[in-house]
Amino acid sequence: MKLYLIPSACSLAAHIAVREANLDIELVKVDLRTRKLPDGRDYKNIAPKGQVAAMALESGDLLTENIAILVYLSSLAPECGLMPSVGTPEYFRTLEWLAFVSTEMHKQIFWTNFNPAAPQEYKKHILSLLPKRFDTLEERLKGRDYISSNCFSVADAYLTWALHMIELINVPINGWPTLEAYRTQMFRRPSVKMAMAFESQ
Ligand SMILES: N[C@@H](CCC(=O)N[C@@H](CS)C(=O)NCC(=O)O)C(=O)O
Repeated sequence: MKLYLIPSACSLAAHIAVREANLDIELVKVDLRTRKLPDGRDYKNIAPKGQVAAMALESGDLLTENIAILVYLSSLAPECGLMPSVGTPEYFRTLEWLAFVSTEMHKQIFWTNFNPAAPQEYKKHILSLLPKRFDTLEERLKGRDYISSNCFSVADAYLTWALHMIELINVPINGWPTLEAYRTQMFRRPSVKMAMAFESQ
């Protein structure tokens, strides 16, 4: 199996999950500028959507969309608790936070911020939504180590990537001390450190 990633892109969430569960999956870097693979092939020929993350499965099928990939990866290592058991309250809570990161942060805020076609005024508006997102996260994380259950889940992996983006775009979060402490804790995890180190090479 292969996981296609672009360094520091949202595929980092799946990469963290791979390392967290110690899965035997080949990591393939896609060049952000040329959209080529290390062997010179065009990524579009492998993933017609042209986006990461994408996974080449044993069956030969390609799986795309972060949430689907994260849930798939968790199914390969059920003992890890990356996704709580189906039907439990923690399972639905994990889906809830995956959706929050995906729709309220990733696609709404980061995607717009990095989209050269988005007007500056609109980008300003989009970034002004961040404090509200931080308030929501701060409130949820009070008294908790993880965002959705009592152990590290794929929602933490996705949120850790989002907090990495926040750092990259230089938005301070020191006004949200619980969120900042959570980010520090997540960045200290061996899986996160290894994934970030690999992607920055
Ligand atoms: N709907 C997809 C979106 C994935 C996505 O936005 N990927 C970005 C990186 S964070 C990407 O590949 N951007 C390159 C492009 O759109 O050309 C998902 O949720 O997985």
